Formats: sequence, structure tokens, C-alpha cells
Amino acid sequence: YSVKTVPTKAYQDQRPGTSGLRKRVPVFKQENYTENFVQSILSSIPGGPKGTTLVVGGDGRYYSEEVTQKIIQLAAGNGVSKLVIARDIIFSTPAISHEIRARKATGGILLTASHNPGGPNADFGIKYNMDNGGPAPESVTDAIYESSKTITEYKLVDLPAVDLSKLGETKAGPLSIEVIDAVKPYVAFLKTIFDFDAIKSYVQKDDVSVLFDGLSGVTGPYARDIFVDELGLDESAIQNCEPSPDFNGGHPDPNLTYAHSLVEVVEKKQITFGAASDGDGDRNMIYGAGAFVTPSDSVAIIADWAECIPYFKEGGVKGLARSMPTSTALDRVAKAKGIEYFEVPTGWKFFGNLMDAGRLSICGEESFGTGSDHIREKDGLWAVVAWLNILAAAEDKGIKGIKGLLLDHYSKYGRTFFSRYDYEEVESDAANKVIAELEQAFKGDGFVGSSLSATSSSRSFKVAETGNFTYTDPIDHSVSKNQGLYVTFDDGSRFVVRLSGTGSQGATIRLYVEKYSSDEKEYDADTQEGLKPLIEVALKLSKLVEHTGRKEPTVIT
Ligand code: VG1
Ligand code: CO
Repeated sequence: YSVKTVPTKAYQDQRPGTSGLRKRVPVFKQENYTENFVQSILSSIPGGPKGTTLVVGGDGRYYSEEVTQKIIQLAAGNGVSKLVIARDIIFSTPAISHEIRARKATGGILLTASHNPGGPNADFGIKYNMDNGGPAPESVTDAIYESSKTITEYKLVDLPAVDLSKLGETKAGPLSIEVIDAVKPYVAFLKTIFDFDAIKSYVQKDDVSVLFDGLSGVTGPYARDIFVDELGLDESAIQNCEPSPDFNGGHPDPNLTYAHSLVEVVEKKQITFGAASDGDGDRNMIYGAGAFVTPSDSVAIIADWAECIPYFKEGGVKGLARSMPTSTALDRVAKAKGIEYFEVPTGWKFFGNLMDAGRLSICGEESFGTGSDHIREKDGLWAVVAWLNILAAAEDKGIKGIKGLLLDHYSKYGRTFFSRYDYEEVESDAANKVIAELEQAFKGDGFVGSSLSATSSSRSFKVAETGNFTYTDPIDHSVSKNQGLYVTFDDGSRFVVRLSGTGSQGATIRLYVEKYSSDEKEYDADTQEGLKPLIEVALKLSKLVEHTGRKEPTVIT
């Protein structure tokens, strides 16, 4: 074999976002676009690509096969020793994180745009993870971006396509390739974390029914293994569990809007425990008949009940953390238990250092991401099984079902109302104006201490604090600025505005609102009703409707 050096022209738009590079498929199909980015990743591996072992896989979305074959050729050209690839490239993000750690691999290349739709005109994505199994930190993603802007050539070995449907080891030129079953080791790992016996007897009860929806993403085969093979449930306990390159035309995002296939059946059949995961398997939604769990409550409840999960019973809970826009429900659990807790910027990469330092066990984001230090990604199926483990333990204490667990939690800690409004594909200029409007307001003399009033309800809120969130990593002391504008009011409620870093086109504005109540009469109240005055205040201050022309958000979660 011989290594070929191919001249190329750099693109200027390959900056990795919150979670890798995400663009429309036709963008990735431009001449050398994918090759440039993969070469930039390989060149940016700390210590270089020579002699490394990399894990490769993804959610199996449209264009994955072609990109994997390119990665094989580029890896060979760059002196990589070995690629560990999932059969048919079906490899959930959390399972990749686990595989990197279990094998002590150098890192991994993840082919996914997560919850974004897939298909010839939808999204593709590429992300690099480090040897701890977690997303590359900003120092590495910055290096990748810098390389992509100046790249003049890439290296490959011309190789025939490798058959990725067959398990086992092969050679591709100088490169070893191992095609693995990516499901079994991950499910075996979950079995060491949770009390599967307790879960099995719980889900087999006559008054308990389960429905998991894979949304035609990568979790299907994993869910079949867990729910049907391990827990002995009927096939009807899982749906949309065949991975599809375009997610069957759907939007594989587990929330009340996009996971309507789950919501409908749960309500119709009055399923007691429903759950869904996103395209690449790192997100989760917990939803039983008449009982929706907000992700912010979910992580707080898992933290509160951690001791019933063998992994935490044995290892202890070292610390808790949430992303900044996530509600403060988790903080109250941490305080009550006297456990250290952290507030980090949006994106799972910020949890990794704390976990590696042994200071963080359980964490979550409002965006349907929940997880722990068993790996270094958020983990949809982990959260789903954690909930089943907790429901089984709660039942032993006379607390019944999701609703029972929620009310029990509110009675102990009070209730945090939380909602997020997304305005998708807004023009970048308009989005920037909204940000500028708020920054301007924050600078105003006497803004802190002033009252903002909502006309619809005669409520008013006194501004206690404003800012643009800056995070200093407690472990490596790196500083991340401009992570989101926030206004906190003197009654503890707040709103946050930030721009998404995962979109592939235009800008997405996210508005997060939160309100706390320890008034028992409110525990059953409707979230949107309760948050209305706050939302009104946020929209007024940012002039969002004026600047963007959007009267309603695209999605409310
Ligand atoms: C969004 C979420 C963030 C999450 C990220 C990746 O980022 O807000 O909490 O970590 O997606 O999730 P942004 O920058 O668009 O707000 V996943 O499941 O798409 O990898
Ligand atoms: Co995802």
C-alpha cells in the first residue's frame, strides 16, 4: 500500500458547536469537506494519530456508511493502528463512550447529529471524543477548527470498501479493523449498575405497563435487549425500534412535541411507564399516563433516590451538577444531603473534568439529558432504567408510579416550574439583536433593583442579579465566557436566554424560565399557566417578537 497526499482547499465553516460539527448532508458532500474535517480531527488528537486505537460508530443516519469508509482510508493514511467499528455503524453515543473507556482506546469518532432529523437534505454530524470517553474539550475542538481553516492537504490510503455488516477482525492495508457487536457489552454494563432483579419483578406486576419508543433511532436494538430479552416484557413494550437512516421521516427528539408517537399510545392505553430516546441514544424522556417528568426534576429525583441503585450504593454519590439553564431543583437535593454541587455551561463536555477528578456522580441538563460518571456522555437508556429501579424501590415504600414519586418529591423539596421556548431558524441578525437588547438593558443604571411587570397578571418581578454566565473549570481552570444571559429575581425565579450551538442553519434562540413554589396548592398546577407572567416579562425586555417577527416559539418543552 502507499500513502497518498491529496491537495485540498480549506473551508471556513467547520467550527464544532455544542456537540460536534453539524451541517446539512449536501454541505458534507461538498468536495473534500468531510475529508478535511476528519483530517483535522486526526491532526488534533493530542499526541498525534500514529499508533492510536479509535472507536467509530453513530446513529446510522443517512451518509454514515460513506463517511465511515472515508474515515477508514484517512485513518490508514495517518498511521492509526486500529479502528473498532460497530456492526452496520449502529452504536449509541453512550455505548461508544463506554467502549472507549473499556478498551482504553485513544478516542472515538461519532457520526451523529443527535436529535436533528436525518436524510439526504437533513443533518449529518461528526464529533470527536477523548480517551476518557467524553466529548473533546474546547482546547481540542478549537485546534480542530484552526486546522480546518488552514488545511492544504490530507493523507489517505486507497482501499476497497470494508464490509461493515460482518463481525470480526480484518486488515485494511496497514490498519486493523474490528467490527463489533456494539449492543451486548453496553447492556452487560448496565446490568452491573442497576438492580435488574428488582426492576424485573416491578415491570412484571399486573398494574404496571411499559412502553419504550426508539423514535427509529439507534436505541432500538439496545431497547429490545433490555426490555424484551432481559426484563421479559412482550414485544409490544417497545415501538419504533428499527433504526432508520432518516428516522422514518421523523424528528428523533424525545420531548412532548416530537415524541408524539409515544405520548399518543401512552395516553390511549394508559401506560404507567413510558419513555423515549433520541437519534443517538443520549437523551431521554420519562412520561407515564398523565405524568410528564421535566428533565430538571428527573435528575433531582434520581439524585434523591440514588441509594437504591447498586452502583451508587457501593460507590457513593460524590457530587451533583447541572447545566446553567437547568432548573435549581437539583441544588435543593444537594443542599439537603450535604453533597457538593456545580453549575456548568450547556453541553456535556463540561461535566467530564469533574467526573475524572472524582467530584461528580450524577448530572443533567434541561434538554432531556441525564447521566452519571459510569461513562462520559449523557445516557438515555441509563436514565430510563434508573427510573424503573427507583419506581421499584419507591413502590416498596408505598409510593406509587411516576405521579406518586413527583408529588412525594415536591412535598419534600417544593416544586420548580420550568419551561424552555425555542425559536428555530431565526435570522442570525435578528437573534443577535435580541442578545444585544438584553445586554443593553443589563447595563442600564438602576436595572438591578428595578421591577418588571407583566400586564396579563399584574405580577411584577424585582431584578436581583443579571449577567452573562462565565464558567471557570474547577479542575483545569479553563474559562468559558458568554455562556448565556440571565436575569434572577428576588423571589428566586429567573430567565435565561442563549443561542443554540447545535443548529445547522440560521440561529436558534432558547429562552428558559423557572419559578419555585413551596405552596402545596400549586404542586398540581399547569406549568405553562404558572410561568406566563415570567415569559411575558422576558419577551418584553428582549423585544424578541419585534426583532424576530416570531409571535410563537417553534417548540415549547
Ligand atoms: C443542545 C442542548 C444541550 C445539549 C446539546 C447536545 O445544545 O441545549 O443541553 O447538550 O444540545 O445534545 P444547544 O447549544 O443547541 O442549546 V445532543 O443529544 O444533540 O448531542
Ligand atoms: Co443526542
